Amino acid sequence: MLERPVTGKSAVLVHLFSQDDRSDFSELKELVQSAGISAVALITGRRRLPNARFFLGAGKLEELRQAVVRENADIAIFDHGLTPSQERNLEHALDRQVFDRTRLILEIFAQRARSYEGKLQVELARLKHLSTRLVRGWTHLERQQGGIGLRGGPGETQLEIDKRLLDQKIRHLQKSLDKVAKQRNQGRNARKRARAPVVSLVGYTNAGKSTLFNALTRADVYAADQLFATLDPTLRQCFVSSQLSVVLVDTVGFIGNLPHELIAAFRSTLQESCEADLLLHVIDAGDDRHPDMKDQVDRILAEIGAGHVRQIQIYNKIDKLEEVHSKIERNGQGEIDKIWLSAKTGEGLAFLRCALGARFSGQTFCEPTSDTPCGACSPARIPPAHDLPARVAEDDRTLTIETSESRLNSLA
Ligand SMILES: Nc1nc2c(ncn2[C@@H]2O[C@H](COP(=O)(O)OP(=O)(O)OP(=O)(O)O)[C@@H](O)[C@H]2O)c(=O)[nH]1
Ligand SMILES: [Mg+2]
Repeated sequence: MLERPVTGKSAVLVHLFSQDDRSDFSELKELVQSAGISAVALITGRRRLPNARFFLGAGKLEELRQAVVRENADIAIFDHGLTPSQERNLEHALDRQVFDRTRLILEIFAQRARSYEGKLQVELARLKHLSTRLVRGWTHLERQQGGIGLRGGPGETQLEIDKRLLDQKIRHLQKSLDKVAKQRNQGRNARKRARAPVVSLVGYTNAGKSTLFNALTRADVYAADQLFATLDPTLRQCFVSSQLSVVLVDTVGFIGNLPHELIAAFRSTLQESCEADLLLHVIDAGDDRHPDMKDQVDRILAEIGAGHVRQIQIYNKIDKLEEVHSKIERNGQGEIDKIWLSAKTGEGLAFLRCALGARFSGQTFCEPTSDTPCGACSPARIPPAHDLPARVAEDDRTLTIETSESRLNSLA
């Protein structure tokens, strides 16, 4: 990584809102916390149009400058996109590092990336973001012990060297990623041949996708009350009923104004959602912001080419709501399109199992009135854990399927 980690640093946060803007800065605070940065002050205000040079007007800029000095903060973090020149002007005026929203999200992604592919994707996004910010007299690289390092030929300025090396690195990363994407494609094709329906969990970050994944697969995927807990996709075989198993995919969560660099870099991972047979769009029903979050997710799905994939909306966390019990809702054609449940307590999971059964194995939906599923979907009829293919995991090169000997023989 080119930059030093920001964990442990302190920041003054800036959130300005215009009339039609989200007037809520709680998400910014969650993002900052997820990056391991401590927020020491918050500057808010209303502004119709951003100032071209500093984003802020003169009065707000002075307020920010004073807060940064008073709190001895390391960074100023804006909950907005900043142009490279605004970022540069602000860094000069404040004599501190300045992050915009994209940069902050990139930072969190960099901290979470575990797999080879995830690390490549984040690094590519970071370098692309950085390359738009390489200008004469001010570069991120310059502030790091004289840039990327190597000396250029005669007459080549440090800026030209940085640009050239950055371009080289971007091309190299892109090549490595293309290779990994090919392997991921092969994995998908193998699954297609195996004819297991693929069900992908999508949704806003922190909606409860990994918790639902664990509840359905009895897996132990990292779920936590922080944004972007999951970055790398995990695939597991999941027995929905005694007759049906699907491949369930847990993947990265979305967020409003997801940086373009990230969507582009994560295209191959996100492809898992585009090629699913069904999306379970997990929504945090306990969060007042959920209608807006749902729209943001739908927008990103359309952008990555997954707008056409059938969806069931999962209104999760009903245990946080008073007087709301698990239920299903149908659309005008009589198809199940919403399920209210709690991944944490398990209430309503039976509805989901039955709905998947109805969707993929043609069994009639049994309309469980309580939390008792129909006979076919009853957990008692689902093969016990030791008889399940315990894991369908995929790393950079291999698709690993663990299964029992008897099941293997039955496939042969
Ligand atoms: N009360 C309640 N909390 C839940 C429920 N489902 C998930 N949570 C909590 O919500 C938080 C986020 O859960 P995750 O499963 O990590 O969410 P995610 O959608 O995978 O999040 P990212 O990986 O960050 O995109 C955790 O603290 C969970 O314990 C639920 O049904 N009820
Ligand atoms: Mg997760």
